Amino acid sequence: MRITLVQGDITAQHVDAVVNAANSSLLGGGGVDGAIHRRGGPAILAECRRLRASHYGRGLPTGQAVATTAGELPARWVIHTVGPVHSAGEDRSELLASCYRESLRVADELGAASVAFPAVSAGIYGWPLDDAARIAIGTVRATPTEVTDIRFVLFDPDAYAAFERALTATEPG
Ligand code: AR6
Repeated sequence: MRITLVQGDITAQHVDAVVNAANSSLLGGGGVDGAIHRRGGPAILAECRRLRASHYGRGLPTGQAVATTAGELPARWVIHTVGPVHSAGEDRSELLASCYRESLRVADELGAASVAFPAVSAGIYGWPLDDAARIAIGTVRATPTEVTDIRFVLFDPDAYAAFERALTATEPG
């Protein structure tokens, strides 16, 4: 498995699957979620609505992941995962780790070889960047998967720098 960092917009990535930092409703929002639905077009939302009706009437639980079409994005699938809102009083890192594990499990089910991740929970959900990066990289490294190309696509330079630090700190060997 190769892990690379990219600074830029996740909706421009040519990969098999793009991971969306969604919310439980699966009905869209701001941040990466807004960008993915805008650029991917209405087919994504239509499939999210069907998934809600068939499986997730109460919403997709935090830490889980589910796939839809990628619509007009240059990818085959979008894997929607729901990160935890950061809390100063409660350690929710296991839920954030679960987002990465579950997204890779869904990617394996789909047969995706390349996956692009955003920094889940590190925007509107308020996770401190260094901690979010450490959990993201550490979890992906520790998860057995058939995915061979994992890209973290970071929108801003601060997020990119945090992921670079986390990648260097956990370099195997
Ligand atoms: N490509 C890559 N990264 C991006 C992009 C983009 N196009 N746009 C933003 N980011 P966020 P969360 C970065 O807020 O914290 C939504 O309303 C952003 O700078 O998208 O998990 C959902 O519906 C940050 O580093 O996700 C939920 O309600 C990272 O992506 C809620 O926000 C994640 O920020 C989820 O919040």
